[in-house]
Amino acid sequence: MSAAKPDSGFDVELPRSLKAERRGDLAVLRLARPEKRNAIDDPTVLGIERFFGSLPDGIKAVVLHGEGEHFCSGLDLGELTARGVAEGIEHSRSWHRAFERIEFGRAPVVAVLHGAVVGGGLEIAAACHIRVAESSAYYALPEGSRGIFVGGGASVRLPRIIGTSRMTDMMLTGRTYDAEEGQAIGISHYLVAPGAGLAKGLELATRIAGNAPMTNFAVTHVLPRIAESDPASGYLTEALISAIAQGDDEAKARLKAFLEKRAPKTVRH
Ligand code: 1HE
Repeated sequence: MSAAKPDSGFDVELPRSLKAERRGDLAVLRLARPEKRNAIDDPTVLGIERFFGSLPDGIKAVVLHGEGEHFCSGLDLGELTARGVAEGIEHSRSWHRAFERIEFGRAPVVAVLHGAVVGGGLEIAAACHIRVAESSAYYALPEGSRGIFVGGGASVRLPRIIGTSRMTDMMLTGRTYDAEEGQAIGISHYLVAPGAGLAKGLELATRIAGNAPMTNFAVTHVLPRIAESDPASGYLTEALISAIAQGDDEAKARLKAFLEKRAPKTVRH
């Protein structure tokens, strides 16, 4: 365990398996255990929880990526054999806590995926808001063949992204999706050439950071709750958050800028 370098801009203790870097109002977090294909061990899970739970005020978006040939090989299987049932439950809950900090944290998170995105690797990717895949990426849930079940939130998050039926197939048959298939079924939002993922992730994060903070909050914290609620509650919550966002000074300034022709038009990227 070591503190993130003072000049990294983050005052948080991170394990060796995580490297943080500040780039203006963006944070870049790298899974940095390539010799184990970025397998997530307990110190890494706790480090993820600490990092996302203590993002400094000025950070407006985060990019998460992985070092080496693969984004992440999932749970560190070396730790699994030592755990009993009670410890297994606590372990899974520790992943839930950490990934909840990603999904409902202070800033939207863009995941950049390449190589193996498997098991817990797919679970952490599913907790992020935007997924950029390089064409080397592939997706699997090898839990089935390892005699275990997902424990990092995939049974809640993945069905929302690809559907319960596809997840059932992945787990029962060991089916793997390549990057193009993953793009077609909605795992990734963007598909880019090998090596181009981080630049694309940073470009998207920069765009996200330029939004009004209240809009980013509404999209990441309120929209998923509305999507899960009954329509009547959803419409009501939408009206409330929409009024809150509009009433914010930032929104007023942005609308004024558009009406005075000082703001960019909506164009095709
Ligand atoms: C690992 C892990 C790991 C690699 N835990 N040590 N995840 C899996 O079932 C995927 C397991 N990993 C693999 O299938 C392959 O390693 C990869 C396809 C990801 C990469 O293959 P490759 O040929 O590049 O690497 P490798 O030679 O298999 O592995 C290099 C080293 O990393 C090797 O250790 P070494 O000491 O022999 O050098 C591997 O043992 C080690 N390694 N992956 C521990 N996952 C909250 S619940 C979540 C449930 C899950 O995530 S289950 C899915 C687990």
